[in-house]
Amino acid sequence: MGEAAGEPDFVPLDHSEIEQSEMLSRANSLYSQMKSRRTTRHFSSRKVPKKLIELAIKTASTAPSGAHLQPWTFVAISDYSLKTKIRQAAEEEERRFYEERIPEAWQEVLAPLGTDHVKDHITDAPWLVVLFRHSQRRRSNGEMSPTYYSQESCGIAAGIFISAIHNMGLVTLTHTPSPMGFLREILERPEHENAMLLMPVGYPAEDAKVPNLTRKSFEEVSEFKEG
Ligand code: IYR
Repeated sequence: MGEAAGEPDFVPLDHSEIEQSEMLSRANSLYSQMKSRRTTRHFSSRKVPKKLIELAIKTASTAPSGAHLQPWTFVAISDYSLKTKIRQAAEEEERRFYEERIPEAWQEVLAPLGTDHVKDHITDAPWLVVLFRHSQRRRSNGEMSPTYYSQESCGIAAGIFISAIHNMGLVTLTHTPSPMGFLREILERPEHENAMLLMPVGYPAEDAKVPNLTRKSFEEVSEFKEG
């Protein structure tokens, strides 16, 4: 016998309408704020209060998710010896990637970014936030069953996290060591949780640099079919 399904339960939407001119002004100000976001690999070791990291995680966790299962755990690390352990494991994997596994077409697009296996940011940044995606959930009867659209859900949550960090005047980097199974082991997460992103968070180093990139034009990224 299956578990009894919950009945729908609805409450009124909390929404207050904004005047059109104010809408445009808010839309413009968010755009200009987000346009200035950049990913840097150069972090200062200056301390960042735990409260700010907590708020970024709370904000990220407002993301919509498949069947509202919220299939994520954010593990925030400031412990230096743990960061060192993670850096060593990440660099070991990355060395193999850059020296042995990297396909030529991938090398072509990474070259302008100047990345290599050395991951100073993991120990430089005051906080490391690792996003784990839950591939399964535990039902109330104790059985494990799948989550739904967990990649999409966690991708959205990560986007909101990155926006929250930028909004508070800090920087982050969406680092994806590959493979990243070692993070589950080091951080002692359960089998059904898969590390998805490793995000150092902090102030940029005083001499922080970013690749000289431009973004695709609006025309390149959009198409309208108006009625
Ligand atoms: N995971 C490696 C390689 C890498 C891959 C992509 I796609 C990037 O945008 C940047 C790096 C690394 O972190 O160095």
